Amino acid sequence: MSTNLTDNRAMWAHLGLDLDKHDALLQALGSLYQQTFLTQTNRPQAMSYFDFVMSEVHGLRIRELLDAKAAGRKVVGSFCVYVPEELILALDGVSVGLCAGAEFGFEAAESYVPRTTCALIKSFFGFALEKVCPYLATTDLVVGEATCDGKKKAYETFSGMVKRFYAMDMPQHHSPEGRALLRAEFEKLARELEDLTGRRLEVEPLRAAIGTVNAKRAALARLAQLRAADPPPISGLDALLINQIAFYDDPARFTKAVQDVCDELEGRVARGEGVMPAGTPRVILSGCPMAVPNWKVPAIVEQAGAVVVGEESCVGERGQRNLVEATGNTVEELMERLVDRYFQIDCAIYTPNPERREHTRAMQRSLHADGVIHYALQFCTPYQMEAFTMERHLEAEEVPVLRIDTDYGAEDVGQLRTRIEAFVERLRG
Ligand code: BJ8
Repeated sequence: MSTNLTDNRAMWAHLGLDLDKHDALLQALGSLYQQTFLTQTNRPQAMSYFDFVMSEVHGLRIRELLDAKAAGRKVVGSFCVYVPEELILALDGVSVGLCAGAEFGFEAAESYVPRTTCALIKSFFGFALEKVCPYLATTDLVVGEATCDGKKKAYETFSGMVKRFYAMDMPQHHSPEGRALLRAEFEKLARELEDLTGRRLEVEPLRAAIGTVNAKRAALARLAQLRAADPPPISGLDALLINQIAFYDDPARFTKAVQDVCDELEGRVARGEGVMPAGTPRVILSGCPMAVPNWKVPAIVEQAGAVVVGEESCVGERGQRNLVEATGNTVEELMERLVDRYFQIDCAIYTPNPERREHTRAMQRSLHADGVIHYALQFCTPYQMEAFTMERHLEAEEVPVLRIDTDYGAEDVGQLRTRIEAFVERLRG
């Protein structure tokens, strides 16, 4: 994948990676990327930036992180969209997403967590144990959140595998008490980040960080809206890739690249051009986050002749919806505005959680989707449970739903393909 292998190998060795296993991972990632993305036709030209980012995801970007560290900045990794990037940026840190989407090192992972653990958790254990993640290796701090039972218990062990770990508590109810807890946790996280960076949280850097992250989310929202067009101007796979890269890339550069894609898509929409023909069956994917390189389900959906027009997911709309109002003259006021935004995230760890069903229905309407595929990872109790209420709610409104429980492996691809093709046929009817 790299254009500068000799130097990169020295860098990876310096980071303590297992070079043979890392080679195997990059090779698998490279050929999967080739098959999944580069065989698509009629892609927007501006996707070349994202192809480049992926080709250098363990190369140039890691070098940038090391340069930032050499300049005194701290790298903070996290696994969840409840960890506010704004606080990290305001203290001159660099934020990186650490969720992994590959079935790698699962055997090693299963000596620390039960076999009946979701693939996302096994994957981050596997990457750490097999020493193949340069992002994890560059982190000065990893923030883990008490969301689902799987993550919060897994962190008890995982915390010993990283340089420095901080555990953030999380509310489980959208109540005033829940909001107060999130507010208190953001305060505590700010103190931890201050301790890490040796800086104090100040109004102007916080306001600037809010502006940077708002601009990124606004660009992603613009992209999301353009997907309402028929014919669809971009494939679901490419849109998902952009949302995945949002967790790794430099935010300002990423925002500009997303705006470039949107400019091109606007032209396509104005000319009535699409990446697939008008009338292609349109699907929303709703459920668990899909981290790189988890492209299995959207690839099958699009190979079956449908287009994914939106992701009701943390790697997608749920993670990026709503901006932070940058109104306020004190750190406390700006912290309140941050909590206003983050407390609206409707993760399935909340109970009850009708907001997620309503949001999915609203997305289905505004993006003119013909149906919803609910995607849950096996052993993910929160999303597997919500799949049933989601299905009942949408089917009562005559929105077709397909419920899928899967993992990161390829064993069920044939069976998934059969079910998804049948669902797409239903949408055509
Ligand atoms: S805000 S969705 S990023 S917690 S798949 S580990 S839920 S058992 S990832 Fe998430 Fe934050 Fe919620 Fe979003 Fe647990 Fe389920 Fe595994 Fe999951």
